[in-house]
Amino acid sequence: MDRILITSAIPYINGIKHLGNLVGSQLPSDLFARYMRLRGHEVMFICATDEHGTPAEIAAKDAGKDVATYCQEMYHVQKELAERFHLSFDHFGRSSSQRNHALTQYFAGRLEENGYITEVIEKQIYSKADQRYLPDRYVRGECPSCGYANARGDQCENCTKQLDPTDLINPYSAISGSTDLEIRKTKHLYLRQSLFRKKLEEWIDSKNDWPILTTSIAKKWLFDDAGLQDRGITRDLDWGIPVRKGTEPWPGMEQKVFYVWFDAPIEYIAATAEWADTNNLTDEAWERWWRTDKGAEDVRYIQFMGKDNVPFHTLSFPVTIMGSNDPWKLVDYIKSFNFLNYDGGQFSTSLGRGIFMDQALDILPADYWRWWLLSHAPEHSDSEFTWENFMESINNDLANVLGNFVSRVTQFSRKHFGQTIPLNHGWTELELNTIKRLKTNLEEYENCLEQIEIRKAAQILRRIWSYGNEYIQEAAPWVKLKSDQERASTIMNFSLNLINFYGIVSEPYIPETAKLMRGIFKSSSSLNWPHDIEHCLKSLDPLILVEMPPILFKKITPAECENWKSQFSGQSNQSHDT
Ligand code: B3M
Ligand code: ZN
Repeated sequence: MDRILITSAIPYINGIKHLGNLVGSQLPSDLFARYMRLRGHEVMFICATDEHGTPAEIAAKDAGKDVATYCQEMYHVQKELAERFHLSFDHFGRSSSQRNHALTQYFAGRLEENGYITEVIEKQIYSKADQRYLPDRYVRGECPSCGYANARGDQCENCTKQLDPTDLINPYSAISGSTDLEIRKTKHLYLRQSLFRKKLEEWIDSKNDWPILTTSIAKKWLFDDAGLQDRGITRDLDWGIPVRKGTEPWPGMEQKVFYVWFDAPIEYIAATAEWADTNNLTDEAWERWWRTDKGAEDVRYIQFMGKDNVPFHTLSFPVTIMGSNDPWKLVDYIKSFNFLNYDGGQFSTSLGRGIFMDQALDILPADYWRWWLLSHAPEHSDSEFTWENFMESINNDLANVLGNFVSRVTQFSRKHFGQTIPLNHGWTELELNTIKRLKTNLEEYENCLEQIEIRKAAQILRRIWSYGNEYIQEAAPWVKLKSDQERASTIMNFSLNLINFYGIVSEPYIPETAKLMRGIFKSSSSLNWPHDIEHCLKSLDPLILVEMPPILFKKITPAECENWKSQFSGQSNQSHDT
């Protein structure tokens, strides 16, 4: 039994996430966590909400709430949606937790003690009316390039030119509208990442099994001119983790908080501590996952994230860990993802374009989405959601291949053999051949999941399902029924055992349906990985009742497809405008 630590990138608190966000980290990490648990490993699976930074402040302001209240509410919304998608986190934490405050301040203190922090004077815009420094995007004014009147300080939304807030003509505060702004000097802490270039390079070079997507991004940032610069880790905001040196005040930093990207990855550790607290466990319980001096030396740590998060996880966060000179666990493997596009364009939170997690569940159960998203995960290139493709996958893979097999078998068995499982009177060549094919494919499936090749594994799983249909087609119990009752009984016994087998191996992809499949056999079914397929396909107790399952998947009609297409096109779908 191995010990496996899995973290998903932690979603920003500023609104409900769309399916592109979901498939970029939370969903694939759940697949992997479920698989590893099924294989009998000890798993710690962690996620949280990312609650600090300007986006949180802006979202709260737009919602007319103070930030703390907004985060509290949105945390519960996100947590509930995660549960409804069957994301099996051991803990879903909050980056605003006390644990994260303490750990973030602790890390900053260690980095300072070890000489990895410097102070830098920056120029920033101060609004007297608002009595605060304004982050770039809180400053608006006329774009010097295209003349657009409402350009944002970081970028003009009209001509996309990247801006510095001091470039704007007639700048004003986006908070109060005040034009009474001045440039002030303010001191910030910088993490001396540049000192770690060599060490990071060696570390990344030693990871020759990492996905190319991960290492190529890491290396680009490592070697580009703008790459491994020292980086500001503090901000002039009210909301966030106050800058302290461990438990001590940090002179001159009293009004400042840590930059969101400094504290967010530390929340992986803090959330594990929150897990221990929630379960009334001592610190040893979480430290054995994170401290190599306290048992974590044999932990395998795997991170999941979208490609835009890779630089922070291959450079900044490792610098935080390395620079602490403490025996914290470094990541062993980073699985990163490209982007999922939506119907010829991008998902857009601000335009309400695409499907958001709550809306998805309003129209179909989680397993439909899980299956489509995982079997089309943007692993090796960007991928695209279209309603036609979605309808086709659901109707073919789930309804025709899997659902149809299950309903055919259970109905036939019930009709001709009553309520219990028909007896097995001995396998023939046909069963043995089917088992042989299943065995080869199961091995391939295991290898792909082990290597986190999610699309490939989905294809194999689909093939494994299709063998059920091929088997029953060839065995033709409806013919045997007249000539050879015992043979028909064996066929049904084998087919029902196949359903049970599917109920186990499909669990990581479609947990709810897998449970329904196993539920057909109530207590006779157990969620043990079929290491020995022969044994698994004989494991159902013949005295057990066959419970008729509901229809597992209903087909999507072209009319529904058309409706949804216009519903989610972004014209009238403004409820997620944050
Ligand atoms: N919240 C970005 C994102 O949600 C950021 C990830 C943090 S991971 C420590 O994509
Ligand atoms: Zn412009």
